Amino acid sequence: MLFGRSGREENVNSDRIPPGQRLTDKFPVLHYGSVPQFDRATWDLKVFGLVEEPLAFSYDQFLELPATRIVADIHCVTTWSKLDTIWEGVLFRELINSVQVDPEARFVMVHCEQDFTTNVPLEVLMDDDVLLAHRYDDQPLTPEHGYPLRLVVPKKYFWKSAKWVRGLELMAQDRLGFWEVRGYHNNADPWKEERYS
Ligand SMILES: Nc1nc2c(c(=O)[nH]1)N[C@H]1C(S)=C(S)[C@@H](COP(=O)(O)O)O[C@H]1N2
Ligand SMILES: [Mo]
Repeated sequence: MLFGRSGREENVNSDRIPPGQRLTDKFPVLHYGSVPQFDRATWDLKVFGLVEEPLAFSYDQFLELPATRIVADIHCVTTWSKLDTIWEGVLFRELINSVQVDPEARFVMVHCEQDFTTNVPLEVLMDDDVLLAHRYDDQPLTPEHGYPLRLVVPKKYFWKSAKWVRGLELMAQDRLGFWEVRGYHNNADPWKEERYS
């Protein structure tokens, strides 16, 4: 069932549902390709590009960074929205504060397992609700939802919330990611219905 359990529930939350979206209580799984294996011994998160010195966090090092818990509404371009999703992880801006970013860096290419990418302006990622999440609903992320690490950018359509993140590339110029190259809108604001370009 895609809609909320009652019409009333939907009315109550209507100001939280962007145009063309419908509520779901489920958590659909959507991605290109297969679910990658996680090997804690070899996994790393690389920060590279326009930085003073490229960095690589092991999973243990990543988990030592201060954790934050957020509650956010998420909106998928395929028209489902889900309210009050609970994520825990490291704020993007917390992670990037441990890196010397060159002043000309304005965009980030998020690199994932199996060559999935998505591009996001650095300013968007510095928001106080943008998380590199390793927990969902007070449990470890499940493999199909991005374990061990996914990006969560609640203010954009959910394809920008890349699963299985392995790299953050700081860039001066924007470059299009996997779905953005294939016709998805570069800005992806659900409130403006920026679905396809
Ligand atoms: N690595 C990777 N991340 C990805 C995708 C993908 O294909 N590969 N698909 C995106 C899309 S299109 C959506 S809608 C969301 C779905 O997240 P979910 O499966 O946790 O609901 O993941 C996004 N992150
Ligand atoms: Mo999607």
